[in-house]
Formats: sequence, structure tokens, C-alpha cells
Amino acid sequence: MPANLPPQYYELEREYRAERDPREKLRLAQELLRMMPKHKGTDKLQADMKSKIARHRKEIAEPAKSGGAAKAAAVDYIPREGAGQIVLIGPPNSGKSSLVDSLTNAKPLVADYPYATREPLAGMMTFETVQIQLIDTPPISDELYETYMSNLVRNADVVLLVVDLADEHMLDRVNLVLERLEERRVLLQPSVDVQPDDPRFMAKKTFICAHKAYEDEDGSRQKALAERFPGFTIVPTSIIDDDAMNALRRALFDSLAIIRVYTKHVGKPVEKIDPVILPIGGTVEEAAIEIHKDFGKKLKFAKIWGEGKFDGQRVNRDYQLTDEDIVEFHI
Ligand SMILES: Nc1nc2c(ncn2[C@@H]2O[C@H](COP(=O)(O)OP(=O)(O)OP(=O)(O)O)[C@@H](O)[C@H]2O)c(=O)[nH]1
Ligand SMILES: [Mg+2]
Repeated sequence: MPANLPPQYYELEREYRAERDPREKLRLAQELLRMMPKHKGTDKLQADMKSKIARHRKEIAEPAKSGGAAKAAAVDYIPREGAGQIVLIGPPNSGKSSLVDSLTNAKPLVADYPYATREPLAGMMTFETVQIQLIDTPPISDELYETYMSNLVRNADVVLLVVDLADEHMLDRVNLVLERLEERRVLLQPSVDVQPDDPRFMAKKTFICAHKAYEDEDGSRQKALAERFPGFTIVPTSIIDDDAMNALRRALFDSLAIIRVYTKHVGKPVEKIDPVILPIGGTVEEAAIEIHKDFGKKLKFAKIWGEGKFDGQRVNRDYQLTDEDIVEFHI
């Protein structure tokens, strides 16, 4: 029986064979499997692709066994910690390390010369009751593109593009960052509700920080940035402005599109610490499963407290929660 594979399949398969990076290979293999028509004629191809996927997963989990890959894996993949992972990228000297230094517990090198940062560095930022992981990275320019940058960006939940308003060439420099990522098939976009038709490309949710905002006295650079990036969230920041830095913390949290749900025991007061993290639209049942798998099954109903609700309102398992709701499970 003929396999009847679409022409794009062959194109993507060529990409897949040429790719050397195990993470990207895994992504392409998953995409190939998804594209494959599912019928008798492709049974063997499907099985082969599934075993390749399993092999790539193993390679990623055990990088040491694949020899030289071990060192690369250390910088090219940073395991997610906390409620979400946000990678800061941008041209040289734009202030990426200063932001990570000011927002997190990490202590990156901040310097008044470009190309100061040599390797990615992760730190944890506290936002009210949650921790968010921020990653500082080396700059992207016409002179430098660390090959692992594509994977760091692909694996992150969100990208924060740091633009330097003190730099008269900021637009050229930031355009270059986008171009260099696009060459590696990563597209920075304000939202990723729709992924590109071409499966070789990946869109990454991005927002922009108009940094060193005080250096842009007449606001003309921020205006030019907004014109260049319509639809993107642009947050003006400066390391010396606490209000602006707090607004950035909030914007980083909002960009993750998550909600915090606090749980309480019957008859006990709520402690607003260590919330359950769910995607926006998350339900009572999903919150229960996060606490314990069995909880999801046993759940009869829940009582909730929160903005716009009656205190102790009784709801079913499919009720959609909102940020900072308090839930009491009844099983
Ligand atoms: N005026 C002003 N300068 C800042 C601000 N934030 C950082 N800087 C300065 O900008 C310079 C570069 O800061 P870094 O944080 O090292 O920049 P970077 O983007 O990490 O640079 P690379 O690692 O080389 O890519 C330093 O001299 C900082 O003191 C700010 O808000 N306003
Ligand atoms: Mg730096």
C-alpha cells in the first residue's frame, strides 16, 4: 500500500536528517509523526519514527553517554523551575544581566562593555507568592550567535527581548536579533495562538522591555520601538526606577498566562503560600489533580472564595478558576 506522504514531509525529513542537535531532532521527529497519514501503508514508518523519538528522548535524558554532547547540554538546556521560565535576549550591552541581577537571586556579571556575558545563567524571581525562573544570556549580534541560543529560546515559556533605549542604533541591533533567530527558524511573536504553517518554524511568545528608559528623554525611541513592533507588549524599564521594575515583575508573571490557586482545608483559614499553578482557564478538577491524582477522581464538589464570587460558593469540578481563587475540596 502506498504511503501517500505529503511533499512537505520529504522536505522536513531532509531537515531532520541534517539536524545534529538532539532536542531539535526530537521536535522534528514528533512533527514528522504528526504529519504522517495514519493508515496501513504507513504502519512501518510510524513505528520507525516512534522508536526514533524514544531514542532522541533517551539521548537528551542521558547526555553523558553520547560523548561530546554532555558539555553542550549543560548550557543548551536549563530545566524549568518554579511557575515558568523566561529567557532574556537582546543585543550587546542592552541590560540583560542588570535586569537578572536586579530581579533574581542570581549574580551575573554586569559590565559597561559589550559581550560581558559568556554563558547563560538562571536565577529565581519572586513575584508575590510565586517564583519565576529568568535566564540571562550572551548577546546576539552580527558578530555573535551562540548556537545553543535557539534551543534556550525554544524551550523557554516566554522570551523577554531587552532593547537599549540609550543606543541610537537600537532598531538595527534588535532587527538583527530577530533575523538571526529566524535563520534558525524561531519567530518572536506577541502571541502564539497560531503556530506557523511551516512546521519547521516555531513561534515563541515574546514581550519587549524598553530598557534604560530614562536615556530616552523625549520618548522618541520608545515611540519608534512601538511602531516597529505593533501588537507587542512593551514595558519601559530602568534599573533605578522601583515602580518600573515592579511593573516588569507583574508583566513577566502576566506573560506566562498562568493563575495561582490557594487551597484550604475545611474549617481552617487559608494560608496564601505555595499556590497551585494552572494555565489560564484551569478548572477545579485540574487543581485537585495537581494536589493528588486521587483527589481528582474522588472530588464531589468544591467551595471557592475570590474576587467576584460569593464567599464559599459551591462549584463543580469543571468550574474555571481565576487568579488568586481559594479552593476547599470536598471528597
Ligand atoms: N542608564 C542606564 N544604564 C543601565 C541600565 N541598566 C543597565 N545599565 C548599564 O548598561 C551597561 C550594560 O549592562 P549589562 O547588564 O551588563 O548588559 P548586558 O545586556 O548583559 O550586556 P552583554 O552581556 O554584554 O550582552 C552597564 O554599564 C549597566 O550599568 C539602566 O536602566 N539605565
Ligand atoms: Mg550580560
